[in-house]
Amino acid sequence: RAYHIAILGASGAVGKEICQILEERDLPIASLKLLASKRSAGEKILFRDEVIVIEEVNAHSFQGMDLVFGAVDEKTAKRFLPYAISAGALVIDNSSAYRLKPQVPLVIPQINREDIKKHQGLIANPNCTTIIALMAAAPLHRLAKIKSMVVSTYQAVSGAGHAGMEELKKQMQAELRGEALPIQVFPYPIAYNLIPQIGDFDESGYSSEEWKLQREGRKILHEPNLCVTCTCVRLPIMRAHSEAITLFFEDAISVEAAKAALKESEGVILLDEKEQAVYPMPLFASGKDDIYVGRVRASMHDQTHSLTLWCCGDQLRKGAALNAVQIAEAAIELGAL
Ligand code: 11C
Repeated sequence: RAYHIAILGASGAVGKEICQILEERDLPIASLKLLASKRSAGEKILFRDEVIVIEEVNAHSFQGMDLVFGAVDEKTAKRFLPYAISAGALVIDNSSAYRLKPQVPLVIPQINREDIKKHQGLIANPNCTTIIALMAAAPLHRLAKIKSMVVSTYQAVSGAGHAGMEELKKQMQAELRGEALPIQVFPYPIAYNLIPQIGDFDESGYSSEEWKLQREGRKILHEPNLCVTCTCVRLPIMRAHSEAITLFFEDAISVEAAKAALKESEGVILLDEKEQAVYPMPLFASGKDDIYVGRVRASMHDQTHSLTLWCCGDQLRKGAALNAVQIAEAAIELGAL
């Protein structure tokens, strides 16, 4: 059977990436409807040799749809996605609006695909930093049970969408011309800089982005006591996030066993040959589907129950659009769509 599919937010960076991924993969499509705000309505997108015109979204846009991808901010998701659920579509939402609602599965198919079966019309796609970290950590969690983790992130500007990527390009060009750097998206210049804040801080001193890895990680791994200390940093990198992660385990785990598990893991590539200076880097992970893991070593805190590693993944692909499409594919395989 083929599916009637809509993308809400089709003109944005994640929406465009979903289009691209649908074009590359085999999900059977009966029709594709592209929806966005009034500002982007009328824009044309080429999909499998067919020109599709983006339509302005309204309450009736989702009639007849089987599957709706949400690629908009939290506020727009909350405004329009309930109409898609009422119209009987399965919604896969990329925003943070519904991720922590108990009745909403939050899914990385390689980790908790069975949760898809519990959906009530909406499945949430996790935050990009969460997806990339857990793709690296989950194979090790299955071996020795992670109790806690300490994470430092090195996040690309694509996390702030198309506007974030444009801001980095414009600032780099302005710097080369000796002009003042235009600032609109980020609170400080991002070119030739880094910014140790993503999202708003709360009274704990942590930012909203830093809380996501603990809250979403607990839900995805079904580990309500998982403890994550995270520092999220924005870098002048175009579209792949990197993360340095130290994991603390309940059981003993060796570097060799960890590497073997990562090697076997679907969607993960182990790049770890220190003699040849082989390790993941964001430039090489950009545009790729897999999460790259390397620099696996025992931590200085505990040589038997703790590991430190480095991972990189494309923020727009596995960190957003690809994971959403893989949720849809898994829903079809599980008979949940
Ligand atoms: C960033 N991770 O890099 C954010 C973007 O919760 O889906 C995605 C925000 C989210 O800025």
